[in-house]
Amino acid sequence: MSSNLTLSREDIVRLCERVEGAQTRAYAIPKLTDEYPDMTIADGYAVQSELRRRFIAKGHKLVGWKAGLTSKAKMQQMGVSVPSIGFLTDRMARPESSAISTSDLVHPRVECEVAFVMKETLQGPGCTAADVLAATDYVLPAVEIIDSRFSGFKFDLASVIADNGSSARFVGGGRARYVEDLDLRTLGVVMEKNGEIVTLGASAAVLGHPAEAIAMLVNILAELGENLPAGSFVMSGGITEAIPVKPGDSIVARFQELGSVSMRFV
Ligand code: 0L1
Ligand code: MG
Repeated sequence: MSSNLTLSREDIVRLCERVEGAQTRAYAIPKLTDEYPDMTIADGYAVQSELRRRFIAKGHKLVGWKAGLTSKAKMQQMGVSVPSIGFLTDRMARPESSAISTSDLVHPRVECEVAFVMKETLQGPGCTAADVLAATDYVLPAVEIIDSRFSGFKFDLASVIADNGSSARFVGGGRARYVEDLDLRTLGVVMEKNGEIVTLGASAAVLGHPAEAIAMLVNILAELGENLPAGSFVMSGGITEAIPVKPGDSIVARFQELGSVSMRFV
């Protein structure tokens, strides 16, 4: 991936500081390609890796990764054609049933995802869905709160990757289950906002099977010179489109076989 870098080290640091400022102080910025129209996906990951390095240097703990833009619904919603990955830290985790502040977010949206917890380290390239299932300890239902830092949620793939795939918060909950006890392809999910059903779908929307998204993530990690360590919490991507939330909203995501995950926004 490094062979497609167009940004200098100086540019990478500059763009990382821009994204970090927008993330930590919750303000919208123009997409990065407005200033750097030739930015590549490799450039986006270089900015994201610098962001991860800085957060870890400040004491944030890397707890896992997320696959993003893994469904046709999401790709169409956001106008991109390839999935992406982003990192997750302990500072992004919120407990089930908690009140989640929106004052430190720009324009949050929620999506239902199947999360995997790994019992073995996975290393790409060549990682397959079967490898992922064999290395999985258990799965659980999760809600990701994404928050693109780009004005109007308008971006391209290079910009969104630099913004860590819009990662902001995540909530795991429900019931942990072993993968061999489930058909992970056909899990139904319904999302309710303030008691009304706002979206629904089935897990096959995620690249045909959520384990395919984790395999893709492991293979992208290999291109970044990383593996997926045992113990990682990994979100496989939104099953439906993302739903905007504001203070006062309550969300319940009901997953077939996996129970529900709820939260409210303040
Ligand atoms: O988790 C996701 O699928 C989000 C990826 C980034 C695109 C967005 O902000 O909607
Ligand atoms: Mg997501």
